[in-house]
Amino acid sequence: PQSGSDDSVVLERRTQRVQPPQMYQVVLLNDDFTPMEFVVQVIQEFFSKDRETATQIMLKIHLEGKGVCGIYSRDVANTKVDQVLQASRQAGHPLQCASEPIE
Ligand code: NFA
Repeated sequence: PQSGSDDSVVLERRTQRVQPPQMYQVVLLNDDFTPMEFVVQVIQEFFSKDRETATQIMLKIHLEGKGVCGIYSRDVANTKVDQVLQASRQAGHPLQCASEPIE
């Protein structure tokens, strides 16, 4: 700790951060009810994909049960999950979305 000119104390980071921050993949899960078109629009809007890419991801989820829509830091990933779940419930769809640590 260092004494400032006033009564404040500054904690200095002495250890170097040698690892990059943990990253998280945001996945959408298949279900039998959410319309394909809604899933494509969600992937476009919240994960900044063009329509072609969004359609490919949607079909992968539909066929394989799950698909990665993007990779983000923890806070951004959690925000994406919240946004997708809110938009889906508001539209009356059961679409599920989750954040998973990678590596
Ligand atoms: N399986 C859904 C259907 O046939 C489409 C879907 C795709 C849902 C991807 C959720 C995720 N309408």
